[in-house]
Amino acid sequence: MSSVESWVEEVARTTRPNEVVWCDGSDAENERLIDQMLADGTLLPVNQEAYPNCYLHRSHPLDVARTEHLTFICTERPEEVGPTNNWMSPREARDRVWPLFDGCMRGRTMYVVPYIMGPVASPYSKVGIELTDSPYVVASMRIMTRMGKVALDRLERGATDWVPGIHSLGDLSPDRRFILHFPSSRTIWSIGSGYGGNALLGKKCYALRIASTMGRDQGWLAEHMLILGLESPEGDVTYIAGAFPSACGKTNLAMLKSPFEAEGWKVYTVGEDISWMNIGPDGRLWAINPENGYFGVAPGTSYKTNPNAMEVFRRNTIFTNVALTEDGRVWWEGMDGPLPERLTDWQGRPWTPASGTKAAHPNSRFTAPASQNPVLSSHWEDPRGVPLSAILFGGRRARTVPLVFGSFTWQHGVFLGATMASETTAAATGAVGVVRRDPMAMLPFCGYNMGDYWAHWLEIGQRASNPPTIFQVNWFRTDEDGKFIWPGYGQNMRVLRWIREVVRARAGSQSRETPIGLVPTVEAIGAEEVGISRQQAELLLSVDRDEWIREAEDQTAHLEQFGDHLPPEIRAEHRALLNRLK
Ligand code: GTP
Ligand code: SPV
Ligand code: MN
Repeated sequence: MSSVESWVEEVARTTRPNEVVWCDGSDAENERLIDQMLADGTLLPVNQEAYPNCYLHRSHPLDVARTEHLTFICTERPEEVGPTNNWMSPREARDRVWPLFDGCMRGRTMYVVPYIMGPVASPYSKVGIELTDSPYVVASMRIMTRMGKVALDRLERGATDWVPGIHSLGDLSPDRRFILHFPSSRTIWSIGSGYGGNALLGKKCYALRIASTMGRDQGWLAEHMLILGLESPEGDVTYIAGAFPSACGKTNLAMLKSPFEAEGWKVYTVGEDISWMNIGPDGRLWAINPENGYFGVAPGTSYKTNPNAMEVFRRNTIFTNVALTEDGRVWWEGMDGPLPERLTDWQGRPWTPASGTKAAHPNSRFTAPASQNPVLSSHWEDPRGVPLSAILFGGRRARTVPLVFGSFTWQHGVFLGATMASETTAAATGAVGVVRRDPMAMLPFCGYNMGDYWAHWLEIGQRASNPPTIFQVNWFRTDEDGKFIWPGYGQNMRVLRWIREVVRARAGSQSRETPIGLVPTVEAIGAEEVGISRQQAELLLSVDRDEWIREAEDQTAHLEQFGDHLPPEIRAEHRALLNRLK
């Protein structure tokens, strides 16, 4: 018996499902699952004429986003996970959490879901197996990963380092919900949630938390990043990765519809949430997208903001927690057209504009195959990945942080990532709009001590002879009335064009050096061409010395919490920033 089979048997002896089903990933299997979920109400049909083969799932109202406070990294010593992770000892996990799996699948089917993270032909791709009692998770994993026979084939060809993950809905109570990661055995246990990153174990649990520890050990990086290709009128393509925290614009930037398409400027998507990056023989960082689909934020998506996304989920899509119109079409806040007079809200209740509530949950999402993206890069499954010229760090900052600025060196860029902050969003449970430090957009996803992680980033920059240039961006600066100054979305192309000039060392006259980094001129961005005043354009690109001194001083406590694990280079960059400001 193979190691996979004996593990499956062992888990079934504890969880006690009625039946064990091995998933092959076929259409026939998927149709059976969909029919079964339609029959038991797990899925509802949406208007099949407008949205062929699309369905709606309503999750439990207390299970609508990742739950960071119930997410743990399990190691022998707390120091290994650092001050920004929740820690649990493997012994406590066995004593406190494993008993919850005892009999948890009684009366249910346990699905064995083999999957590949990454293009089938890539040497950088890796296998995982998720055992789950949720058919919704199975159908979602089939969209989000290369699932089924293709993964078992890879194992049969000798891949031994597969990641075992056990998932059960449990009773869906947040009181008995745990998402545990064991970096030493590369194992994942998740119970009590059927939502998103808590339950689709390939995504945040494997491709970020476990993979980040693999990357530390093996000399590569697993990052919460989009990957895009920027095509210029000259026909060259500049590959750019970007780390923005959850619900801060990765999917939108990766699928950007260019307002300058007629002139030959275009964006192609390689990935929209996760990037695995290896140093290539040419000393550059090469990125693959480990995913096969998009689990994208629905609210705010429209033909105006993201027409390419509107095409992606036209068919073969599972919507979660969106609203429905009277004729069975999906709807959410920010959708094109007039506000409907009547809707069914995300919990299945009648809704009118007078209801005073959101019709779609703010973290409602679409799960759609990448292959349906009209601007999918022809290199998105390139086994080597794509070579990066730039890395962007971004967040939601109402004040202080300009639209874009470039770092002076790799080390300075790593410092920008280490100190970046953003306002919290509905992608995780908890307060929304609170500014928190979210280094590299990895605060909820780094599987080890964040200080050691920065040291790893610094080391990658040492080993790579030609690393990408690091930038910081902020689409979310607001004016005195609290309105976003920058129109964002497609207009972000203006920022990408300046970045391309910088990485080609041609942006000299279009830029000015400030204490925080290289900032474009108002003209370089064409900030006045988008209908904002000169004064607002200047505010957008301004670096206020007093605000930045406060910002830098506020970074001190954040950095010092890492103690001995804080790389001296990061402390030196912090001191250098304060010196430049004062
Ligand atoms: P995760 O999937 O949670 O990791 O999120 P993400 O980083 O992919 O964010 P996404 O692109 O889905 O955007 C989240 C929200 O921000 C949506 O409501 C978008 O409409 C909005 N958004 C994205 N880009 C922009 C922008 O350039 N400007 C403004 N104002 N809003 C934006
Ligand atoms: C995020 O929160 O960053 C997401 C959604 O991409 S989830 O898959 O739930 O993590
Ligand atoms: Mn994400």
